[in-house]
Amino acid sequence: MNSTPSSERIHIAFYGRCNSGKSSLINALTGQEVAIVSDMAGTTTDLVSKPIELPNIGATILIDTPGIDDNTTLGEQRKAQTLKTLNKTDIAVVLFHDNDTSIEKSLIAQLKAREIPVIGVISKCDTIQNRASFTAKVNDIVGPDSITLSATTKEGIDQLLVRLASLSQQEERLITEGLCNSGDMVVLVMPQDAQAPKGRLIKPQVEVIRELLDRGCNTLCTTPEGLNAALNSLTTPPQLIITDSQVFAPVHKIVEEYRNEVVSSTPQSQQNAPLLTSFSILFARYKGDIDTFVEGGKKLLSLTSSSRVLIAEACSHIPQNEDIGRVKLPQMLRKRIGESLSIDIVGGNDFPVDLSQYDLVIHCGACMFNRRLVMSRIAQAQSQDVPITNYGIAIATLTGIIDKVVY
Ligand SMILES: Nc1nc2c(ncn2[C@@H]2O[C@H](COP(=O)(O)OP(=O)(O)OP(=O)(O)O)[C@@H](O)[C@H]2O)c(=O)[nH]1
Ligand SMILES: [Mg+2]
Repeated sequence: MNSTPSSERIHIAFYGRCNSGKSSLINALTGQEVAIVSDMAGTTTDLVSKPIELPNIGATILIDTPGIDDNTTLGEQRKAQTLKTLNKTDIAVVLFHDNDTSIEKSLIAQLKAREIPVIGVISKCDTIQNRASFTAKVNDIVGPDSITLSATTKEGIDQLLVRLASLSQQEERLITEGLCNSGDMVVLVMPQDAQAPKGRLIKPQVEVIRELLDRGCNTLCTTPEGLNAALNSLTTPPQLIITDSQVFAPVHKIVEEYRNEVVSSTPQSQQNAPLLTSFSILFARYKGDIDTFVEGGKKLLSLTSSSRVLIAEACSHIPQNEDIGRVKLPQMLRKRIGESLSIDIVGGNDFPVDLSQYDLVIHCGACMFNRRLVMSRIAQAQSQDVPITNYGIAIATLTGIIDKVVY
């Protein structure tokens, strides 16, 4: 039931003051004791994420947050943590219970600035005397259709589920959109080097294979060493070849040779086959804005040895010898631009607020993040006039093959 990766789940975050009933509402929605509830203000001190399937909505992550009016010693840190969740929130549920609505107002302004859909909730309605006037006040802030509910009596819970369902009906995005169709053969090139985890495939590979099977495509998985033989074993050219970006150059060479053979031996209609792309490029399209990334990649060609680059990894894993973000990419950059190029590397949620000191941000494929988070980072870089690209596009640019791949 919880097998959908968190990056594919709709992130629904609950915001409000201490004691407004956020944790109780999450427990009522899930029918489980997900979060601790008490009448002590500041019960929830850390973010709590609960993956759950909700009726007519599907795979979600419900995020419980500390109160936005937490004035305790650690309150400021908690508030900062809460505000960081805005970057990945697909739908925000804001609870109102207090007559003073100033904090909620400013939170809603931030949510609206980020174009995050907001549902206003009048919580603990079983205890509210003047429902009509309070509802009017809340509607003034959020919009005309706030929901009055009670986690105790369950009034309004179904209404909230219906609203969540309608907001979560986003257009389904495909990783391989526009590049192949049902019945097509797709070749996947996946090196099993020191960086490949023992005994399993990495997430982008698994997700692409699953999508291709769902789309009715045939897949042929191979390594760079096996690619030539794999292609030659096919009676007709594959529609698409997807490679790990780290072996882009040798794979591109093999594909070019194969294309030349195909051109001389197959009908006109198939002369362009096969298309070539990389997992990172597919995820750059799927998770971010490919045009912005390609534009940002051009900056690589004008960096100098006094430039400063930020490499942002989504995974905060322990660095490995052949790690792309921490080892390979910095090596490639320094080789091309100069040894004194400044490179800062951040992992996980540690994305700096101020990017102004950077000439370029290079982001990983973000297979662990949802699209909302990547788009927030793109918007942040753009608002500070800092070009942003991603690993796949950066490597394709540095190796001079960006013009030779499809995206
Ligand atoms: N009568 C009534 N009490 C509620 C309702 N929802 C929550 N409460 C009570 O309100 C108090 C606070 O509820 P919580 O769910 O812990 O509130 P919270 O917003 O998570 O609070 P913090 O974690 O401190 O930020 C608890 O005593 C709950 O039992 C409700 O719908 N009706
Ligand atoms: Mg709580």
